[in-house]
Amino acid sequence: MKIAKRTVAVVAAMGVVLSACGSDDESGLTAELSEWSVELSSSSIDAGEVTITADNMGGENHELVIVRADSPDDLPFDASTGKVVEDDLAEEDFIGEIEEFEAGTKASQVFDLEAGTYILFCNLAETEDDGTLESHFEEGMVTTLTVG
Ligand SMILES: [Cu+2]
Repeated sequence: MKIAKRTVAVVAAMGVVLSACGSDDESGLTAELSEWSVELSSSSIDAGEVTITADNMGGENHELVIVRADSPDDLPFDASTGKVVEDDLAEEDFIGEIEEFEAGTKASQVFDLEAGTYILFCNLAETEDDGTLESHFEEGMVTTLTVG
């Protein structure tokens, strides 16, 4: 008995649609970090899921902390450490952070932002060789974002 074997090759053509823009609920924001500034690609953005890409253009490590507050003056800054005391923030106001990352690199994270005013800042501080405290926040690494 002879068995005829037939192989049928099925080529499934998969339609892959790539969207660079994402849906209406998603948007992106770039934050350029350097000594000493935080420059946003836009100072306002729609509420929803926001992908924030921090681009470290500087020569030192930086981070990006996101806190809901009307003004940088409202943040619990401790001059003796050169840092905003994150533990003193109301839990619902602390949105999150892109952890410290190296000069010349980028880091991205998605944040779910409701309408309101947010302060984005670098909360690193270090003691220089001459003993002076260098606070990235005090030096000017802080900016305001309006979410509507
Ligand atoms: Cu910094």
